[in-house]
Amino acid sequence: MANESVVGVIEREIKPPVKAEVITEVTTEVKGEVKLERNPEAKVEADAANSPSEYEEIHSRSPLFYDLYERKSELKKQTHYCPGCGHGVVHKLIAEALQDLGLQDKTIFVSPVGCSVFAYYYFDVGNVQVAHGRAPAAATAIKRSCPGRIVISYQGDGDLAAIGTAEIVHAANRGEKITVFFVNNGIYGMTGGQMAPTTMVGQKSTTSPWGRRPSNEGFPLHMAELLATLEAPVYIERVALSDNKNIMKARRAVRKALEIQRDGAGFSFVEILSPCPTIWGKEPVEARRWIADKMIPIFPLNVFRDHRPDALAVKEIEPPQHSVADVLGIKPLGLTAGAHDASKAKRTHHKDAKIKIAGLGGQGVLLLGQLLIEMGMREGLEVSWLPSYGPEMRSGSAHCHVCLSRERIGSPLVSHPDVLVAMNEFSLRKFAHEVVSGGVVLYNGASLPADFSAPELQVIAIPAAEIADKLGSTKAANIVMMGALLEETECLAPGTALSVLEDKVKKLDLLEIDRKALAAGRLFIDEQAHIGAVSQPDGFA
Ligand SMILES: Cc1ncc(C[n+]2csc(CCOP(=O)(O)OP(=O)(O)O)c2C)c(N)n1
Ligand code: SF4
Repeated sequence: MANESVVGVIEREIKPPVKAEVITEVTTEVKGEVKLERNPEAKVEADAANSPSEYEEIHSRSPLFYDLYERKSELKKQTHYCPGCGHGVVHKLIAEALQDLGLQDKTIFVSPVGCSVFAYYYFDVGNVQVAHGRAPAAATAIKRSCPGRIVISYQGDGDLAAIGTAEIVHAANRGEKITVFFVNNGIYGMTGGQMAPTTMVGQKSTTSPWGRRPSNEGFPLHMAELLATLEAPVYIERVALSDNKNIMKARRAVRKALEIQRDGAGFSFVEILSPCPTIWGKEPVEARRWIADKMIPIFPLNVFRDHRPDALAVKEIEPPQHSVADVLGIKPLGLTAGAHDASKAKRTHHKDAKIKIAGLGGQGVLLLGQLLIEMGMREGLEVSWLPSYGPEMRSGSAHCHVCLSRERIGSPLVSHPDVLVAMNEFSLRKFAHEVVSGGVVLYNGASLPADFSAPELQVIAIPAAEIADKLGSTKAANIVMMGALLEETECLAPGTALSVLEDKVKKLDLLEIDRKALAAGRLFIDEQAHIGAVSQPDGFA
């Protein structure tokens, strides 16, 4: 890393065999002035036979970091941070703590918007990058859905104390069992030095060129103190990267915060006063001194909260837990009423499916997706449905993403569907190229457009609108397509489709049409589509 700190046990960073001077740094503070010097007393003898130089000094980096930082085209071994930036030091402290605590494989790191936006290029852990200020909200969602994970919200002062003030206050107030590392450099680093909520009175920035004036911009926010007024947080500490002594304290605070999360104790928060030499216009060493001289008096270092949850013991009423099927009043197939073990539900589908359904508003595109996920739920599958449509709704284009899966679904977004149901030509042309090679395209049309070709796909033209029209309602074209989809892919059981239709369609005459439409779609695939090659402009051979 470009900004390697010498934090940690330097001795192990001297490569034997060499005649090595063990460099232990001694920090002396004389009237606030910080001096770093080598300890001349600490020496070891080693075999210098293989070494060209007297000693070799290597600052090792934590194995928790990736070997190469892919973002850098040439400089793959250094970070994007400026020399002397505190982010590199904080990264190292976090990486070493995760490594030592054995938490690497459990960790999900939520990086913010700010100079540390690219943290995911460095940490070899689970990574998510989120919108400005939203890291505590995203971390909440991740932690609640994956309670066994270590979830880190890493944020700068602009991110946490300006645009994200609400998120951090409420996450702390709820006592989310996450860890927040708050890197306070008193400025917006990434965008060139605008005033941050933590900019000190009198401190100049591009948006406070005469210095921050309380009458105009208010006083700096003290986030650690502010959060310490809340009842829920378990651990809140402010530390500083001003000198090695304080960096060692920061190291301990980082560990402690992670241990608290590891033990499931509650919300932990470490504010780190950190140098931004570039924007402050100072040399790295001078910038560290500036933290000691100027920042610490305004942001005193302290443990503001350190208590475990038993101090908060409040008797809470546990709300009753019901399964999704129960809440929705549906009975998974193959289960007796009242039994909720969806994993034992009788599954008839052959494989998981990612489906995109596209067409015009009014063609039942979104409804078809909803019917499919309802069926999936009844078959005990994990499901998701993500609609996308313009403001005009009816007659505007609309599509939805449907996932049917035996595993938990990571994202409801379907970028590369196994199956595309294209209800019109526009959708066919727009989305067919997204379908995975060997995937299926079901097109609502008597034949494919003459110039359309997708030899790597199985494209089937189904005159669904005409079939539905003959059955009594063109609107049932989507159900014809559903029948075709079930028959072609066997992703869900037709019997499930019938029971869903019976529950959802209240008008008996419409239900009758839908039943026939479902059967007609299946029949079309059985009797006509599978006679020969289907990726021809005439729909099927
Ligand atoms: C919604 C939104 N608003 C504003 C921005 C511009 N922006 C990018 S980073 C940033 C501030 C970052 O400052 P800080 O959180 O202190 O992090 P640092 O860069 O100092 O580490 C801002 C305002 C943005 N990217 N998105
Ligand atoms: S601008 Fe400041 S915070 Fe951003 S990378 Fe450079 S030194 Fe670090």
